[in-house]
Amino acid sequence: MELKISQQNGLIAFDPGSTDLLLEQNPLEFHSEFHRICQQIYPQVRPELPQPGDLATALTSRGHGVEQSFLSSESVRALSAAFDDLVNESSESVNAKIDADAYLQEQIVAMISDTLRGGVGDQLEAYLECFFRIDHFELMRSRLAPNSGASFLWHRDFDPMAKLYVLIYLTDCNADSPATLFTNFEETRRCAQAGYAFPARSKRIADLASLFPSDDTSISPVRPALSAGDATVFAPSRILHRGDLPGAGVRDLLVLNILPSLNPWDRELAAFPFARLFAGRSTLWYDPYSRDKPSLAGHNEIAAPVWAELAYPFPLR
Ligand SMILES: O=C(O)CCC(=O)C(=O)O
Ligand SMILES: [Fe+2]
Repeated sequence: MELKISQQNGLIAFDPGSTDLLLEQNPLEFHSEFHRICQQIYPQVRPELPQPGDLATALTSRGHGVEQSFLSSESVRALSAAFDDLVNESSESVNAKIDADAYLQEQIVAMISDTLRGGVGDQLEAYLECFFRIDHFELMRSRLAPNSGASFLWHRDFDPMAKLYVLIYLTDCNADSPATLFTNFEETRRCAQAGYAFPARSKRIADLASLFPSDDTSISPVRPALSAGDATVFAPSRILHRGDLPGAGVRDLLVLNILPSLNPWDRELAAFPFARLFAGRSTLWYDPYSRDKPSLAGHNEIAAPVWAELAYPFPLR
């Protein structure tokens, strides 16, 4: 099979048709293969690799980390005011989605671009060892709702192993406000070995200790406490996590879906209209190889390969 890469309007991509066979694999396989290719190209475009700081080191060792003051208090105030205007108070959902208008979309892209340029982008690249792209944003207000749902039981998102989620808090995270609990790679691997890797919604549990004999070393989930403007960054497909909705508070979140890329994030951002960044979609069933990153049809039931169950980013050699 001949893979052809070429450049069009400043963006590198594979030529249409040349990756059809790759796309016939399990998507966890073809996304991981794409990540490898991104890693091979990265040092050719950016010979001085960024130094891993606290965030990249936390991501590499545990799978989750905190970035304080991801957004300035000014930005947080502006976004919170917009959330208050746009939120649908009658939503019954735990994570009520908020639709950004064109003005808010532009503001969000500008704020996030400042932070990524200010050093956080380098940390994401240091962890991924390649360029990344923002697939899309999500805006949501989380609160106690009648149906808490499967996000609030231990799970891993069935997404490419390289995916990163950035949850930017626009509200303080107090003891009684919604938060997220995280395990680390090692704990996640132990659970996978005990048969709990990507549990179906109906099989998800609230307490991981029940997977092990009572004298086994216990699992110690971490619940980062954050101030408005801080963010948690984590690998949702590689570590077990769950939402934690203990009390009455609400949580306003701006979420970034980050994936490997052949091109610097800002170059891709400049090439496409912002509106497409605000349409939610699957970050598994899309074609990473082509320039436009189209969604793929045919979401078959698929199983995770063993290396992915064990939370590794690539097949084991
Ligand atoms: O709301 C959270 O803090 C986590 C949600 C989550 O893990 C999910 O929806 O997959
Ligand atoms: Fe999740």
